[in-house]
Amino acid sequence: MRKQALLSVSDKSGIVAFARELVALGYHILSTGGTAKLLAQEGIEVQEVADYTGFPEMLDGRVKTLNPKIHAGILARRPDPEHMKALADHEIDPIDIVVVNLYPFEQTIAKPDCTFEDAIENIDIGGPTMIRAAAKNHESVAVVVDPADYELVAEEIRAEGAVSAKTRFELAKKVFAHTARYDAMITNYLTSLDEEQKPGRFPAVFTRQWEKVQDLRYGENPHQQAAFYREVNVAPGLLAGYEQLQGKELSYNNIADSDAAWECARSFKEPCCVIIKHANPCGVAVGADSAEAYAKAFKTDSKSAFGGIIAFNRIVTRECAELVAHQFAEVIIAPEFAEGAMEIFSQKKNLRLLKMAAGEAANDFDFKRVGGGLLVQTPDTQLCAEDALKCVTERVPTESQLKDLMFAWNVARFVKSNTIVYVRDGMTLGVGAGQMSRVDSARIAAMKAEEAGLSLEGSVAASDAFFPFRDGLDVIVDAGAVAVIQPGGSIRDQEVIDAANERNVAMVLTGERHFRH
Ligand code: 93A
Repeated sequence: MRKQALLSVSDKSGIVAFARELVALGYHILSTGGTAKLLAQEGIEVQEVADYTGFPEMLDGRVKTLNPKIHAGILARRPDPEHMKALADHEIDPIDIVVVNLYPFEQTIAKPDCTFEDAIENIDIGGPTMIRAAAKNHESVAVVVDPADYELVAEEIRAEGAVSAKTRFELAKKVFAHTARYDAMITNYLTSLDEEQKPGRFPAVFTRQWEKVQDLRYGENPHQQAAFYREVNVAPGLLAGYEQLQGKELSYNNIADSDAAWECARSFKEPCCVIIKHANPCGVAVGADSAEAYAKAFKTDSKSAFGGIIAFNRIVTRECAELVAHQFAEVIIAPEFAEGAMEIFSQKKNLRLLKMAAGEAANDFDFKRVGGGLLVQTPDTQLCAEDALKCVTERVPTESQLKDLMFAWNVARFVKSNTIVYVRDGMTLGVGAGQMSRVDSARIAAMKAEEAGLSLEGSVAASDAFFPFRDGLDVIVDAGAVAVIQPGGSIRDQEVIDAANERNVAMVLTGERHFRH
């Protein structure tokens, strides 16, 4: 019996070479309109599905392969005698390889001018039906949905005469992940439409797909089980695209803290270093290069930096690595490590080094589990521009204070609320994080600065949300700060502004708040 392959692809990359290979390996090729035409043009012997089934493509191509001759050919168990006899009775040849990729629904709806009709026409029906059938029958059929797998399949046939059972099973799993994702995209799109059939941001039924990167030894605590997943097709720049250059396996908390560190570091334009402990920055600084930024960031709270996660937005040089090597760190993250730096770090076998791909991309959504549900929001990527600040006091900040205020404001976005951050000369002097009272955060940050031997005289301070009373501001001014940045918007704003004037400090309002929980 002749071996048969069915080729029907929207993404035609690599298909000509693969088809040529299959013909050379003795396969009879069945193919749909567009694919058949391309193969024929390239001089490859191919039979149109319509010619094989005796049934024309119809309804603008909506019905091409939906025919028992195709589906029985795919689904027949081999060599089950009854199945084989049924095929023979109906003059159906078994199909051994199915090569299909689907109508580009995702790319279609991503186009800004995509109409509802475009989207609907790009819902593939025949393709998923074929690949699901082939995947179900993976014991007898190999199914290829990803052009990246053409070479592997060809190689196995060349070497063994057939695709191995292991590969057929792997390919089948890929199919169901593929169709599940495809249907999820359709669901998200359709259930987000408004009355005018325009897609919105939040679908009524939200379905996403995540693929496992690795199992983790445990979760936040050793009695919790955990694994790390990444979204299919991670954009460059996001943590899930990391490359680990050396060190122990990452833990659950390592990954969470690395994400916080990297997001904060890459949000700065100047060379920046961020040291994170328990999801909060305990030192952030900018400098002429990574080494200077690190030296400054470390000074903020060298005690807490022990066992920290350190991120850089620039290359880690040998000089920088020499400085970092003096402290115990869990993870170091950077877009690049110089050879000299790698040499130094290689002496610390357990130290994890993560190399990140540069990129501007942000997650489209943030998720937070609640009992039986999911909170979904767009991520906090907004940052008030310097010229949008509103000065509300008699005293106005100097140029350098303004620069520090902007630095402090950006750092505050990455600190758990309530947040107070003291800053001078592009470095944090004290970070108050995660307190239930803003006044306590202001006190703790000042206390930590004092402990670190850092003077707050002439510093600036950021508050992630407005001051409900003047007491928080008073603590900040008592500590030595002379300029404050905060969102404003409290019903007692005037009381707070009057206090700032009374105490002769500058205050600027951002009009935006940065709670982080
Ligand atoms: O419109 S369909 O849902 N109806 C079908 O019967 C069918 N069979 C294959 N779409 C169908 N296909 C899809 O056509 C394949 O999944 C593939 O994406 C595309 C290939 O068409 P062509 O070879 O004409 O370019």
